[in-house]
Amino acid sequence: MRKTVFITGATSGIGEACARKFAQGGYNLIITARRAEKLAEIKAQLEAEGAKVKTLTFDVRDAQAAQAAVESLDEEWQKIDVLINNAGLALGLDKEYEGDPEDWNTMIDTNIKGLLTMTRLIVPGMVKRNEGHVINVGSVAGDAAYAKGNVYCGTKAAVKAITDGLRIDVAETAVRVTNLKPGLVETNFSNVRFHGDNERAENVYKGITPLTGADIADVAFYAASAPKHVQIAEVLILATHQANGSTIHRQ
Ligand code: NDP
Ligand code: 8X3
Repeated sequence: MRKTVFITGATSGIGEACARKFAQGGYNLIITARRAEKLAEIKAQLEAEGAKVKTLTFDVRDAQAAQAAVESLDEEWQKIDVLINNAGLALGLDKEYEGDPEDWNTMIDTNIKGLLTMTRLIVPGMVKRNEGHVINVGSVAGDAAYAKGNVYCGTKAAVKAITDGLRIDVAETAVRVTNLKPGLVETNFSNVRFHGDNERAENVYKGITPLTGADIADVAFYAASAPKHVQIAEVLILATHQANGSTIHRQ
């Protein structure tokens, strides 16, 4: 029987790449994000390649909408084997005492509370069935703060603690829990972070070959495909010439 993966933030970057990778790997897909049109476009592409795809349009910050979306799934889609909590963002790169509290709230509500909302909705079914896998997209930013990263780094440190906490809480079950911690991945991430300033976004990846969404999707798929007795607990994936969140050697 084909397995089902549920991916948040599947309209771009790492989430979209995960959708493509898991589709190629024979999974049925539930792809979710806020942009319905983009979801429909990806669904059409993947279905043309033979995948079975369901789209759910909601904002992970809206717990009621998330609940309604999950509850709208009919029986054939209810058995979720892999949850990829990927939806997230950074907003701004400012000194903490000069940052925009609205940006902070958006990051905290999306990266932390949104991830918790999806976990709370989907993991009980996994625990009940005594199988499943949660893959949270953390970041190298959660390992240590970097200059002006303050709140974003804090949200990814929270993802690390919340992921570790879940792994403890499901240890008596066969549910596996993974924290993926990418470094520099060229996606829409920096365009979003700099509120649409594309030139500033491009500079983030200058002088270094960054990772791609597909590089991260490969690791997610590997973790999901590992033998049942193997739990890939955490993976730090950096670009070559990147040593951590602060040390990046540019040519
Ligand atoms: P992108 O901006 O390319 O993709 C972000 C995705 O998240 C989009 O599909 C977006 O969809 C979705 N999203 C954002 N906010 C919400 C929301 N409130 N509700 C539902 N979906 C939402 O960035 P990345 O692919 O790079 O980012 C994915 C994850 O990877 C994030 O958690 C990020 O923090 C993390 N990460 C990124 C790194 C990088 O260097 N790029 C490195 C380490 C971690 P839509 O707008 O349609 O809702
Ligand atoms: C995204 C990677 O280093 O830009 O989490 O924060 S970084």
